[in-house]
This record gives sequence, C-alpha cells and structure tokens, in this order.
Amino acid sequence: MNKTDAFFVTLKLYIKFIFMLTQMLENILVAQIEKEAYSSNLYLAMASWAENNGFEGTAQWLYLQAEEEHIHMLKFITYINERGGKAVIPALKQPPIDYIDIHDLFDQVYKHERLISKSINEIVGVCMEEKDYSTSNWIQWFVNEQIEEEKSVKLILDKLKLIGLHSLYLFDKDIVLMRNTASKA
Ligand code: OFO
Repeated sequence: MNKTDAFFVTLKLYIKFIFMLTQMLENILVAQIEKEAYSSNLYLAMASWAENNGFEGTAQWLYLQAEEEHIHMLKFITYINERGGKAVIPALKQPPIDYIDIHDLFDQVYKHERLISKSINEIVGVCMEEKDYSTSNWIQWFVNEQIEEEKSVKLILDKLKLIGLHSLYLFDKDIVLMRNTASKA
C-alpha cells in the first residue's frame, strides 16, 4: 500500500469511528436485520402456498414482496457496517406453511406489516434518545415504505372483503396489476 492509499484508509477508519453507532442503536438495527430476513422468508412461504393453491397472481405478488424484503435486509446490513457497527446474519425460524384461505393469508400479511411498522418506529425512538440524527434521517425511508406497504395490503384486504369468496379468479388476475399501479403512483 502506498502512502496515499494508507492515508485514505486511515481517514476512512477515522470518519467511521467519529460517526460510529451507539451500542443501543447497533443492537436495535441488528435485530431489524432478522425481522427483514424473516419477512422475506414469510412471503416466500406464502407465495409457495399460493402457487400450490392455484393463486398464481398472488404468488407473483408475494415473490416480489419477498425480494423487496430481502433488499430491505441488505440496506440494514450495509448501513450498520458503514457506521462502524457489526451486522450479524441471523438464523431464522420457519414461517407457517399453511393458511386457511386467501383472506387469512392477507390478514397475516397485514398483521406482519403492522408489526414491522411498530419496530421501525421503535428505531426512530432510539435515534431520538441517542441523538443520532443521521440514522434518524436514514430510517425515514423505511417509515415511508411502511406507510405505503400497509396502505397497499389494506387495499387488497378491502377488495377481498367486497368480493367474499366469489370472483377470486379475477382478484388473482388483478393483484399484480394493483401492485404495478401502486408502484407507479
Ligand atoms: Fe415490509 O418492509 Fe421491510 O421494512
């Protein structure tokens, strides 16, 4: 390593040290890695159930959702490491494999998203307690993302309520379209 490289490596380490996460924030962000990873696995399990029960559109929606959750997990991993923390990759419990019907499945999605919103809000709370305004700023993306996700799942649940057990074929065809429309809005 030449002198210039060594200078920049030291500077990078110094900046990392100055802006290091507090232990409390690091712990709660690491805990969130597990929640995002579990969300991804949960939606994969749901997608598999949907595929096995003839809901191909719903399966596609859930596979895309699982991918998004995986990306969320990666965001937490890189942020923790960039801020001088240590991202830990967790072991995960197995998500449920059976659902009563499509209504039950989306009920579970909604409940799960509400739990995630709660934990994101808890992170915001810790940012305030620890006066870490950079992380507070960074986590806002997730606050907004949760608002959008809860909104889109609520819309699906409302649709399902309206159609009851009829027209599920059309619902299944529509659902991917609903996702595309929401992401363009
Ligand atoms: Fe459900 O979104 Fe991740 O955070």
